[in-house]
Amino acid sequence: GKIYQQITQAKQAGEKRFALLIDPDEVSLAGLPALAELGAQTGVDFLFVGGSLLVHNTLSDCLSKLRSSCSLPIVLFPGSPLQIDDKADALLFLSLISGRNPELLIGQQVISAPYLRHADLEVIGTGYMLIDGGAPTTVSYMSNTTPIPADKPDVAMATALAAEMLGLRMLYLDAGSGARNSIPEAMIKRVSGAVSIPLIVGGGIRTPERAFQVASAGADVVVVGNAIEKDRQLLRAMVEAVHAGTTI
Ligand code: 1GP
Repeated sequence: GKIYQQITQAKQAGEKRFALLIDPDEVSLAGLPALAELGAQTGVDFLFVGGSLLVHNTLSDCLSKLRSSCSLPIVLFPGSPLQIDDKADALLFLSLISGRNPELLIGQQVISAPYLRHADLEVIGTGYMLIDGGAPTTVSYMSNTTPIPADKPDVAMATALAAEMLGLRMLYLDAGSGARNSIPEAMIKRVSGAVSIPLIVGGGIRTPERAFQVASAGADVVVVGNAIEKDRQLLRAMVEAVHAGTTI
């Protein structure tokens, strides 16, 4: 339980953590060592690796490259059971609790569980909540679910409460990769104020200012992917902004 422990200890100390999301489809394998080194230099806390649809089958190579280029913890953020690989350290065992698609609430987990039992991975049961980011994303299409409307913080709060009561250990509020709008602060505040399990927030965060606001609204781990794919120079400022965040 090393990674979960790191996250909960940081939360208890009121510290924020930054996760860099690496979508194996969107990065060149040759460029990964430099990205991993940059991540380590700039104070990235976790590498999240995965995607809701991987079309290039490079996950395994991607993990090997990252593993050999840095010692940052690698957490799988899998879009499907095909993305289980014990070259990573941990896996977010996601249940898509904002949706009503039984396959993603429990079906895929039943398929994965026997594999995970024998994998050398820390498995972290996580309630995954898709929030409307203003335009359809790959994840909303692939999951065949309706995201929670961004202006319904009470729906998100009640969903998060249910997840905590069901015994899930973390929550992930996601507007989807490349979302037009990131999650509104009002929703992050409502959710983080209602539960005591760690809260991960991502999707459409493009500026350090926004990353700071998301952290300060109550996210314990802030995830950024696209913005860094477009401009690696942003990484240091993003990480610093998240680390400077304090829940108000
Ligand atoms: C997507 O939360 C992540 O699942 C990160 O989104 O790529 O938009 O930063 P971005």
